[in-house]
Amino acid sequence: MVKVITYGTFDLLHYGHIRLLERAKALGDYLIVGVTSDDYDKTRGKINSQQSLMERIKAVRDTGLADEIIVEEYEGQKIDDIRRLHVDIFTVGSDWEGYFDYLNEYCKVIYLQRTEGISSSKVRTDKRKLRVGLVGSAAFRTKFIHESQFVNGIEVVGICASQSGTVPEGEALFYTNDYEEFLKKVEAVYIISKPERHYADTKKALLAGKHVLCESPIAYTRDECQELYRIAAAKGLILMDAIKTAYSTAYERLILLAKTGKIGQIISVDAVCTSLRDGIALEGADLSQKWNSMCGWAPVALLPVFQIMGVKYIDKCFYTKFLDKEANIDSFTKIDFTYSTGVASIKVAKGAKAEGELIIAGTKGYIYVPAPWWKTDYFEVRFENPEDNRRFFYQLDGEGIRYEIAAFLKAVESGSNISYVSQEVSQAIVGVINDFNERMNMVEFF
Ligand code: C2G
Repeated sequence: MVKVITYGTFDLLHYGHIRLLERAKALGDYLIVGVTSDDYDKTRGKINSQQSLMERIKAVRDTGLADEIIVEEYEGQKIDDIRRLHVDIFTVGSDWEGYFDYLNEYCKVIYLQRTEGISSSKVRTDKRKLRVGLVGSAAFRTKFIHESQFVNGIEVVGICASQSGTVPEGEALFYTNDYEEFLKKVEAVYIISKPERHYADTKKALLAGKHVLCESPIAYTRDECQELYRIAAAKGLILMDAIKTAYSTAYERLILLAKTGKIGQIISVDAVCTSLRDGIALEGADLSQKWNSMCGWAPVALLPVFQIMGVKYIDKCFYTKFLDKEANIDSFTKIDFTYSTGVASIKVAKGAKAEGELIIAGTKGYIYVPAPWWKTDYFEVRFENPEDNRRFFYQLDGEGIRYEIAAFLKAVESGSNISYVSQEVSQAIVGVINDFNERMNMVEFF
């Protein structure tokens, strides 16, 4: 019996794939198809797959051409598979010509002519693109435009600068200061205006029927936040917090791992996020254009606290050093939370520097994420006995922003918010900002 193996993502299975599978099958008596896992595709830079691994496997199975389907999860697996499954022929499309010659050592390698004129990317890009507009002028806007280019099916079409700012050079985007006009030209908005404007900007967009991806906090008060979610639900629109960390694979996995009980019962979460890059403490800094430490960092730092310890804390206390209290600019804030099951703390600063690490302590061990934990591709699970320690590595491209954009697009397309930041967490973050702004339970130092 001649065994043949081939691999692929097989996203949005099309005629080109089917022709390849047919010819692969005809090369022998038994066809094994390796379908790439979502994680492996991420490491290959393919983040655009529209279908999940299970959907892609089902599509391959439905062709009736595969005698066996396996999942391809890591670099080098092909050698393993070929040996283990006693494969005689490895085949793949001619777009990979030469690339897999190293497999000749283990079996025969055949490149089949690729079918012209069709590809998953073409199927994806032929789809109408979601027209997104950006609101605000922060430097982050440029990053968003750059990162959106890695996501098929989305197009940044214009900018509404509610604050001063200019269009990045060479961009073919429309540019306006008139928010109403702007909203008429887009289907969704990404809001990166100053935090005190988030509520008003988001509300207007939702009322105009636009989906919203908004930098966290999405509002300044709990009531405003609830109102926004009510409008979004009533209008069937997506309202999503833009916290890029939530979309990084390493972060997602460490949250899941913490929940499995691997480190026992969780007793404390400590998250530190600081940066001096914004220069809020520099002489002559225009504070009216700056985000304070709380708005700039607390949504990120609070994410693991609320996702692990929950949003129902008993009490909390702020310890704050203001740079300009009038302007509500804190250079450093520490928040201590008490829960019935443990404690949590965050330290955020744009006018002080500390080790930006995340530590989740449990009764059996702890999870350690080195600085800067909010854009990490790596974490460690540590125990009393160092032999039990484990390290976990994942792919992270574009600080998670492109995954966030892809998740937003998926939410819009599927009509359901599969957001990694739940509404409950989003509201709890707003609650903390709300209480900070009201100086509730605050110890101030100088
Ligand atoms: N294919 C083809 N004609 C097309 C499109 C794709 O013959 N018009 C072939 C590809 O050459 C590949 C298979 O169909 O052999 C699956 O294509 P993709 O889903 O794009 O997967 P790819 O990224 O090429 O994965 O490590 C090798 C990879 O696993 C192959």
